Amino acid sequence: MNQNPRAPIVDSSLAVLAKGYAWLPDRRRRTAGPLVRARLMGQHAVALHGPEAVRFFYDERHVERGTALPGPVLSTLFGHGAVHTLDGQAHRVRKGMFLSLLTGPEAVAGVVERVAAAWDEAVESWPGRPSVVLFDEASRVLTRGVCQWAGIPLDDSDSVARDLVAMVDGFATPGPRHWRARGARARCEASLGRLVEDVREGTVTAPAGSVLEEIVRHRDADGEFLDPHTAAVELLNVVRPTVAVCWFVAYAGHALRARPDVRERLRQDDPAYAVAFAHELRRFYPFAPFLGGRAVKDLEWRGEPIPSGALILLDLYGQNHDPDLWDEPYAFHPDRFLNRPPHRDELVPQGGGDRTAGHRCPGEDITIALLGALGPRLARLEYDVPEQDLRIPLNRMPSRVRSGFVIESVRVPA
Ligand code: MYR
Repeated sequence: MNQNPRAPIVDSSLAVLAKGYAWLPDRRRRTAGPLVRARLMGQHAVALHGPEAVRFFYDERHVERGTALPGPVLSTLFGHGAVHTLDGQAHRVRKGMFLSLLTGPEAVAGVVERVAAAWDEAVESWPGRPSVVLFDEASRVLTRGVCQWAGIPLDDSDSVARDLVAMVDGFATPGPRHWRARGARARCEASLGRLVEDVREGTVTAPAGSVLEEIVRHRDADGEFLDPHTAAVELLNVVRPTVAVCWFVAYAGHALRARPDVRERLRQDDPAYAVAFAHELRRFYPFAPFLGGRAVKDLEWRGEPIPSGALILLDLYGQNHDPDLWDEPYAFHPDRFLNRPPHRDELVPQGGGDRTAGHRCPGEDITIALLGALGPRLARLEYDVPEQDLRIPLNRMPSRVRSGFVIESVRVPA
């Protein structure tokens, strides 16, 4: 074993931006050992994948998050002071708040009911329109549904939807999308920060038991309320990832176009098939490329040393397409999940590990239930798919269907 591993001299940060989701899987195919070693943003980085690596990565004796997330990712996607940046007891207490808000049958049903109602209402207007961009429509429907559920009043839901999408869309690019994302975050944090202050001053009433009320009243590990900025950041960490489900709704359009057999099965109203479809959408299509943490001490992974302070990346996209884990990983087969729900650390589109103890996304059940509700609704609609750019570029992070998935001549069956 080499006790003094060095990072390669050449920095790969530009290669990551240029190759996107393919960068780590490509590097892995060209690497003989159990991990990929690279230099990223000037730092020694190692990348792991696979269910055992998931358990290693989510063990807080190995990896911390506080210092690992780059500033540009915080200034766009997650927000400074977000739960994603906490470790230890501070993380457990803040994460407990998210778990109580987002998990359990009541929370899941509450979001799905509002979003499904917003979808059904929106769909009524589609037959009268020349075309509908599924990605954009889904982002508006999801924004209306989740904000209503969370108790967040909306003056202009369409512009809030645009801002929420922009925050996700711009986290991994140095270009104009990134600056749009920063602007969107600044606007949303300012307006939600004012809302939190108004609730505390009693000029606005938060609906009893709502996400808004719970976050305003939450006490952190130090026994203090969240300051208005942090409360706004965490409100956004409830609504933004829910709105990001629009990525998967557009992917659902893409999948149904390619697979009329899947559309037919979804029309049969089998909830188990709808859930299997949701899992396969999350496995097959690109969403989160990889996650990052930092080694808290000198570590070893399968005989390879990882020095204290190194960045540790978990290759989510690579793992979700690993031929050692999935038969025909580049084929879209919802049936693979029909009689075999995914193991905890095997399917990792929204992170892995135990969601109560670690950083796994607490909104995963909501994502699955939303896709399980919207997938069959989309499958039941009749529409034409005009010529358009249906490419999903892997060198764009986050990727998306380029056209947003345009449909025309929508017919709503009686
Ligand atoms: C959301 O939270 O709005 C959903 C979108 C999640 C994308 C997650 C991407 C994580 C990127 C972390 C990069 C770390 C690099 C060291």
